[in-house]
Amino acid sequence: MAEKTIFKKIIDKEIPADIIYEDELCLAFKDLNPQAPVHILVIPKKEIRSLGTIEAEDQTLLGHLLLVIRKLAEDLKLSEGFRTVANTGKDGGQTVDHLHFHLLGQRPLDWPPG
Ligand code: D5M
Repeated sequence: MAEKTIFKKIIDKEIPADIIYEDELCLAFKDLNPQAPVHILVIPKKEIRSLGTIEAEDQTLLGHLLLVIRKLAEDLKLSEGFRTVANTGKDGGQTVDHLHFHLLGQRPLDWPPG
């Protein structure tokens, strides 16, 4: 069996996280190293490595994650806008091999990324 990722350990409640939303399909918690006043990670409970490995069967789950992001943005009153990022693979800057969407907001964000 492959070693559990840090996010799988959070899903399994083996390590703590500041969880702000949970349902049967996903979990949202505060990023340990926030890059904006609001920096949340939204992850599926299903072990999916990245956007580079999603399958057609994940379509409903992925739509659900985006709807959760929209709901969180509303709950967190990000009415001026927000950014959603999914770093994928080495060049994408992915450091945890469990699919996650960053939700960043409550400050103006620069573009393009580095
Ligand atoms: O982003 C991975 C993100 O995961 C990065 O912003 C730090 C965050 N992280 C890592 N460990 C934890 C724990 N234990 N709790 C909360 N947040 C965490 P990536 O897109 O892979 O670079």
